[in-house]
Amino acid sequence: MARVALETTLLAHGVPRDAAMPLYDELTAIVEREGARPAAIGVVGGQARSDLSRDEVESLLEVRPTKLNTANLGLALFRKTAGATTVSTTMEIAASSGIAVFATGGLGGVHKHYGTQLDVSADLAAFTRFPVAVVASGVKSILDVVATRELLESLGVPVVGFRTDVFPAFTVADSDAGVDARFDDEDELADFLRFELRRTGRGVLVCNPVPPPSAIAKERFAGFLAEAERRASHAGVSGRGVTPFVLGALAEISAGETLAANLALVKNNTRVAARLASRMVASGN
Ligand code: PSU
Ligand code: MN
Repeated sequence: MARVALETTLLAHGVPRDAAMPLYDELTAIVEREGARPAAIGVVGGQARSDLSRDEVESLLEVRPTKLNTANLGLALFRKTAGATTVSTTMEIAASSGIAVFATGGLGGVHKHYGTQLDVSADLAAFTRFPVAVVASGVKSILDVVATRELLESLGVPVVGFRTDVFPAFTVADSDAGVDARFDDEDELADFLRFELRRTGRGVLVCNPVPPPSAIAKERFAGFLAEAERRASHAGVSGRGVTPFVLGALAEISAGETLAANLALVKNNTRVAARLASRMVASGN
């Protein structure tokens, strides 16, 4: 049966605590409805797991788990601590478990002001190492979207649009960047993913824009972001703390509008991922 990887950092650090388990329940139901099996990924008891039960996910969230990327995953395993997997480590564990498709919200990438303060997510390099198709609404709108798109190009990551020509920016559907190719047909896209994963042993980014009713206009989002950035710089957050802090601040400043868009796009990406995974299996993967 087709499996769809789900990450635990999104649940632990990307949404408010009381939204996490309801979101997990919705995502697993969406995957099952499309005839696939959800594979919740995280580190529990020093084990990298791709088959966490609902109870295990719930307990993991309660301990406020460390955010794990490819740099600190091994340390969590070695020291037997609990951890929530980001896009990079969810790809790593999915690949080693034979899971080809993963759904998330938006990738991490190149943060703004990289000229003076370099902060680039480990998510991007993961695509050069792990053969997983990631369905996401492009990259987070808090980033330098055009620079991130350029870096994906430099790394040689195939970026395809599902029913879009535009590289989406998370809760904002629009950006100044494009995709390598557009696919309108799910069967054709599933065939391409099978072909490319097998051909290269590396990842593919499938861009699926936020559903139009939940999308936030660019200028409106820019207003929310300016205030969130002010708060982040005032609070002095850095490193792995930046993305969760800014997402939380945005939700507060927008009175829930960015959170609603985030939830809507994650669910939509999960549905598309499950449909693609089922088709990839049906055509012989
Ligand atoms: N998608 C979301 N919300 C999130 C994330 C993705 O809708 O919180 C998480 C993913 O785990 C991603 C991480 O890997 O944010 C990026 O963090 P950083 O910028 O620190 O690499
Ligand atoms: Mn970072």
